[in-house]
Amino acid sequence: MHYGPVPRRRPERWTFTVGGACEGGGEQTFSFAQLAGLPTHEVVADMHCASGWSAVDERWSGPLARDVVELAPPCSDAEHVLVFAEYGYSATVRLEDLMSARTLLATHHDGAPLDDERGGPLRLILPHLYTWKGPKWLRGWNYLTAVERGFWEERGYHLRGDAWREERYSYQE
Ligand SMILES: Nc1nc2c(c(=O)[nH]1)N[C@H]1C(S)=C(S)[C@@H](COP(=O)(O)O)O[C@H]1N2
Ligand SMILES: [Mo]
Repeated sequence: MHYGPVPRRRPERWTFTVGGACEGGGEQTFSFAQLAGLPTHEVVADMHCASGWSAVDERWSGPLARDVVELAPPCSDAEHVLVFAEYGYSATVRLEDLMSARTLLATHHDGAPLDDERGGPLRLILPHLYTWKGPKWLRGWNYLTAVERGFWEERGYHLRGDAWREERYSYQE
């Protein structure tokens, strides 16, 4: 379930860019092969859509987002990131949540490469946040020193979006 069309999967032309308030000032771009070559982790997680449905025990694998943060670190005063995907989809995520030991840049679902519908070649998985924070067809993130609202955060949804605290709407912030 997503907004807009499904992009065609082309991992060989995929780029992933970390920009915004980077330490040292410069943005860094990675190829899909570079990211897929990082150590892989597996996470079994439930998905919680803010509209009410959940899916249990989804099995994802790929590199940890925190390993990419280490390769392309933020300035010390960055507290959020704006993660972005194809077709202008984006989400605001706290840097602390991106650094969680369970936050993945998923390349695989149930042992098979992510298909187009599920967000291939790369999707962000943040198990403790609502699923709108996990863009499919992920293309990168920008470190933020002042909060910027993403696609749903701009439309009345919560900045943090912790599913266990039911942080759905911006009036709860
Ligand atoms: N790029 C992109 N990613 C997205 C969305 C979207 O509209 N565009 N929707 C989000 C929302 S609201 C949900 S609930 C999940 C749905 O994931 P699924 O299609 O794997 O069930 O994708 C999330 N990732
Ligand atoms: Mo959703």
